[in-house]
Amino acid sequence: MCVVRLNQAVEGSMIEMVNSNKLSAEQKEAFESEGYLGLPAFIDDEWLVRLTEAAQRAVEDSRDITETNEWFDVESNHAACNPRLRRLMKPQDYDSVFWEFASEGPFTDLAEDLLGPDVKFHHGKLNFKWSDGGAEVKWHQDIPFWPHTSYNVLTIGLALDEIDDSMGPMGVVPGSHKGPIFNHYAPDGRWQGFINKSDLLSVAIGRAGYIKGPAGTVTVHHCRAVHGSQPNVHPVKPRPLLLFAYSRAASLPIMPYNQNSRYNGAIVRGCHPIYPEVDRELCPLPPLKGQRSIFESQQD
Ligand SMILES: O=C(O)CCC(=O)C(=O)O
Repeated sequence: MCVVRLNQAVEGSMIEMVNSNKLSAEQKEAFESEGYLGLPAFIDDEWLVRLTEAAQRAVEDSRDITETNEWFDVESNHAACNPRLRRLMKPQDYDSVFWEFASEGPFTDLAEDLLGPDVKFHHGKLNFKWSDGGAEVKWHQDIPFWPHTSYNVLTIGLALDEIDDSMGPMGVVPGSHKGPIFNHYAPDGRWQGFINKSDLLSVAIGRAGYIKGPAGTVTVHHCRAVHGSQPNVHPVKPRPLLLFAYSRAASLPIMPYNQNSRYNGAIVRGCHPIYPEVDRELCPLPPLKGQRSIFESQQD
């Protein structure tokens, strides 16, 4: 069944479809040229309250575990009395409010604005970046982790709480989505999930734009954009960033993704296409069986 959730006006037998237009023409152009967007205080309090409550339930549940499992990626000193989460994996499978948000909330409007009318869900994660040292995310591109047949793929993030400079805001190198796809393997052939120092010399990381703002701030980044974040050195506040990846529906994942979700591949706007979209530039593959999360591969 083709799910059309665009603004529709039915006149006789004619169905008029228009883009959701959450973004202005200037914002769409900025995404096209810079490869990312920051949208301060974009999500309303009603969503924020529901999502934050779900995130807090996950933190409470994590008190029962002692080491990383299929749902929680935790720091080595995580304990029931002192939870220290790096990531909740598959939030959309963990609590229905996350899926409701990912599939029906404003992110789908943004994805439609930037990818076109047919949009497919790829995966989700909630990066907590705990206070007082929560892990850095080294400079990387997303698409080498989950290659697709084309590059109309992006990730949208929501700051569940305020993000300031001390909390390891995500930085994105402007224009880097138009550059090469970098090798994310170590010189010894091991998958490391970040860009080697020598390659980084050619990337203007000093020009990175850091996306900060109050709770409700949204980040959007292209799957080829070079991005990363510093540790969270705030003494008490974690930096929960809820991330969902979407593609144009005709862009197909080349390999199964390691975080197997019942929603991988769900069409959240428009239709499943007749033909795939295939870019001439091939994306190098990650290993067949990778690490559970970027934190695991980068910290190894
Ligand atoms: O949480 C962050 O700061 C960056 C997230 C990211 O790049 C990732 O999870 O791939």
